[in-house]
Amino acid sequence: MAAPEDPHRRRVGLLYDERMCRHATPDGEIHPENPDRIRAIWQKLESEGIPLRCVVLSAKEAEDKYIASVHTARHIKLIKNISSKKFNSQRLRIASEFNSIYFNKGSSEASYLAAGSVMEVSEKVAKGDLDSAIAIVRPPGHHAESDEAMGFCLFNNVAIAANFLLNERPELGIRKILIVDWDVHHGNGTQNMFYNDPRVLFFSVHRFDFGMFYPASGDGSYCMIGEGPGAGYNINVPWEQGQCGDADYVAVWDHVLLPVAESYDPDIILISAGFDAAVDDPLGGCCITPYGYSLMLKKLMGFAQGKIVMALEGGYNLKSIADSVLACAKVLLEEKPLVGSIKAQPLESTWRVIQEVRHELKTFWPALSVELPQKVLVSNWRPCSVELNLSSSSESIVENDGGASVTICATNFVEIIEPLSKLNIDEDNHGKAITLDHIATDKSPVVLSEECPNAQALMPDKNVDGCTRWRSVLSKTEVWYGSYGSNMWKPGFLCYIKGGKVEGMNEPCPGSQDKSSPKGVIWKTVPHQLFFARSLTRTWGKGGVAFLHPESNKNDKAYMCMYRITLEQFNDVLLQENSLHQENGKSQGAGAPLLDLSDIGVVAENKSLPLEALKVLMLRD
Ligand code: X5A
Ligand code: ZN
Repeated sequence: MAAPEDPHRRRVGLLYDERMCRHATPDGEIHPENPDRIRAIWQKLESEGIPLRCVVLSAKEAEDKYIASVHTARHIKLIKNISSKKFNSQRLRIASEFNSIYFNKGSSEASYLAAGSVMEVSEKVAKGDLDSAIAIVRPPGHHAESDEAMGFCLFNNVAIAANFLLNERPELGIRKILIVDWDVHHGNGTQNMFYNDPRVLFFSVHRFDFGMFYPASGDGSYCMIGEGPGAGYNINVPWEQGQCGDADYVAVWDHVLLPVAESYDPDIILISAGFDAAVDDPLGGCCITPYGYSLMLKKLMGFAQGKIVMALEGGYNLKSIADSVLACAKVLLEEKPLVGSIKAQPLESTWRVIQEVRHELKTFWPALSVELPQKVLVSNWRPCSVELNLSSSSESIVENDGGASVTICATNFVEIIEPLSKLNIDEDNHGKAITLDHIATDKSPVVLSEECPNAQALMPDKNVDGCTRWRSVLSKTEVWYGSYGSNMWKPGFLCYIKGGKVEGMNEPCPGSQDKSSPKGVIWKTVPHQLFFARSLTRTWGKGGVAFLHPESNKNDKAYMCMYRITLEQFNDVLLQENSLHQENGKSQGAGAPLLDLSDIGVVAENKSLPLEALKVLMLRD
């Protein structure tokens, strides 16, 4: 049945091709990136009659010469041949040499189709044959590097299409392309391909978790702004944690993406449309609703004369991705005003991230240089919720079950913006304050700043049986605990103080014996890089310690979240981070502290361990 011709109707391309389902795990192993993803999306759209209202297209294979604009000849050769018979015996091994990749007999064809499909619809939208389009493709593309398959991605579909428009179809007048990557993961491949190219403005919003979230490199940091002529044309919005949803994304749209898009004035927008930040996605841990996606898309339709191409990337909950794509299709078809509402405020960390990104890019995009109204910053955020297991036990071991479950709130924003001048932290590492950094198995180190002038006099006896004495002594000394990685996420860190667990922890933490809240929280950029000794050090024993890197450039900076806690609490944190509290069924915390005042004294005197010692530790790892 042909749709009735209506000159006001928007022409929306919809591309789906069953052949892209032939890429699957070689022996039918369960995998999140599986053929049912695109089938589920297509079925949903069909059940809602969407294809009838769209221009339905089938896939076309990309030609090697176009793929070659972003991938090396070697990589193209690999993907071209990987599904042929002569690779049958090597396919598994070759896949295992890549990060998160599988291959089967259908992989090669599906990869060429996915890339070719995004090219095809992009060309049609650029030409004006279509107003916009959705390419329901797989394998996804945004992690694929020029010479490397990665993260379920074989060819970088969106990058190939962007280069095709810019280099091969100049007559279509596409000079500036905005790529919006809203997949929950950072689009490392796309970023690298256009890093010094101002013709492509790459914008990615993704979970970063301080470098702990896949692909777990520094590439997704907001510091990565592009290079050379591309400086200012790469924008990363790195979430500090999961739980981000509609309100967080809309805040980023309103305060980062849209002002920039307005002044960049793209000729077309390509969306790396992963739906793994959707609510209930098994990998993403975020919670965008279909309504949220429809808003994000709607807000982009005001640019580039509405020329928008959506290319599927990730998204692993079949129902969530189908519902989300449906909502987007309806927006492109402009069927009716959006209905829905945003159910929450942005997270506190969202405002921090937005301000960091704006600060980093304001010299390139003047619209970002105006201060955000204080009203927004101070009142417009929601706290994180954390499960706590409260127990009356005074032991540092607490039963894992049976504790009451309550919700606590992150401390208020004013605490975080407390003036630095009040703090006793010495930027240049001279004078009294010392900085030492501890790292646990989860790469979350520590900064201490010594506060006790009488360390020797108060030194506790490590060998005293029982814990009362060292606890009471160390409870009188406060330190700044400088966290990295997952401990920068306050709700997670608070579990080590209050007990309980957050997403990502295998079991609840007992908490510190002294459960009083940190007396301060501050975010601070400190000079120098940190050196991480991973498991064990001579001075501090198990748990490991990281120090300011003795070879680091003075201009290097490390950004961290510091908590003011007592040295007693600090020791309890150390024990929990390193899972020592469970060994022998008895808390080791009852014995001796891992780090006491004499240890701090050593660091205070030496500023850090001698370089030789650090090198030995590095080798040992
Ligand atoms: C396209 C995409 C995710 C890879 C995760 C690997 N890739 N652990 O979402
Ligand atoms: Zn993803």
